[in-house]
Amino acid sequence: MTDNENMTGAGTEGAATRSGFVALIGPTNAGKSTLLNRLVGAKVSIVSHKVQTTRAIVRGIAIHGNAQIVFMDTPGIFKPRRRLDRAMVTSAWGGAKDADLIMLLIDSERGLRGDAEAILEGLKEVRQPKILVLNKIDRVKPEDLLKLTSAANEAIEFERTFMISATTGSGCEDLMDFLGERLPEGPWYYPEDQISDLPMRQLAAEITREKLFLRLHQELPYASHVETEKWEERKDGSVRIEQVIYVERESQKKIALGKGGEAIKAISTAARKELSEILEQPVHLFLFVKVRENWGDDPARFREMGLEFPKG
Ligand SMILES: Nc1nc2c(ncn2[C@@H]2O[C@H](COP(=O)(O)OP(=O)(O)OP(=O)(O)O)[C@@H](O)[C@H]2O)c(=O)[nH]1
Ligand SMILES: [Mg+2]
Repeated sequence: MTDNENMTGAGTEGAATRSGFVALIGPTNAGKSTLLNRLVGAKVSIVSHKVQTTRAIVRGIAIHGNAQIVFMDTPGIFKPRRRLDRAMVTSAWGGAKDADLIMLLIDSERGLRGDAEAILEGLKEVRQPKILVLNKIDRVKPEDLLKLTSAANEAIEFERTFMISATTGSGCEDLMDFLGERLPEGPWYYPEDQISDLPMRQLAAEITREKLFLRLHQELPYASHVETEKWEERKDGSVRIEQVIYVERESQKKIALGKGGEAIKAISTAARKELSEILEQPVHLFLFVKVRENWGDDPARFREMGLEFPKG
């Protein structure tokens, strides 16, 4: 294959190329972002054990055989309370409606309890073909999976059901084989070597937010937002990155900094380490914590995150 052919997205000689958008939707914490990273084969979307980690749609691009599969990782769907919650849930449903195929991801251990049921109900209104993906099978007994499969398939019609573990990779190859065949024929949307559409500055902010989610607890992760303010490539081959962590109150700023700056130091070290691996260059990371009481009601912050600002 020559470089020219790559640009037009020619796959294996002779066979027509396929391409399409696959939306990953599901309750929060089902493992959507973990699966996206697994299928793309790189860290594209951040992951944490906490709920509501993903805030806006992240696209991750994978190639399988002749197919270019554009996965859309979406924020988990849950009962929204704050304005940000509403924007996140709206963005998730928007992602579903823009897709060629919808992949509903369910945490097999949780089953259909809670938000999953409401999502099944909402999916009835969505015309796109759907598949069911039961995740975290490393945590449950096979007989429970069968029960879950029939309960979900009774609620709505799925073309197929897959049972996988996004962390071990079990079942993921079958899923990719199916998607590669199922997407419509057509040219690829992105150059062959592109794995995400997230600008580096934004990915860098997301990496820091992930470390913050992993390190800080209670309301703080939800009260905070990270933006990259400066990105300076230096002559010595390193990069200087400045980021601001916005919180809502002075008391939260204290927690984010930690005793003697210990929390922010740990967050910064973890983020810098991962960023220099991704960028393959030394990173100097500077984090500043700022109190901005109403960032959760500021349209500019929503724009920065790639979210629509919900009025009212
Ligand atoms: N045991 C097990 N844990 C998993 C699996 N997939 C994901 N997890 C864990 O589930 C948690 C949530 O994963 P995420 O990928 O952040 O979930 P998400 O659906 O993107 O969550 P939101 O972005 O908050 O909606 C993390 O702690 C993952 O490590 C799996 O197959 N098995
Ligand atoms: Mg996520």
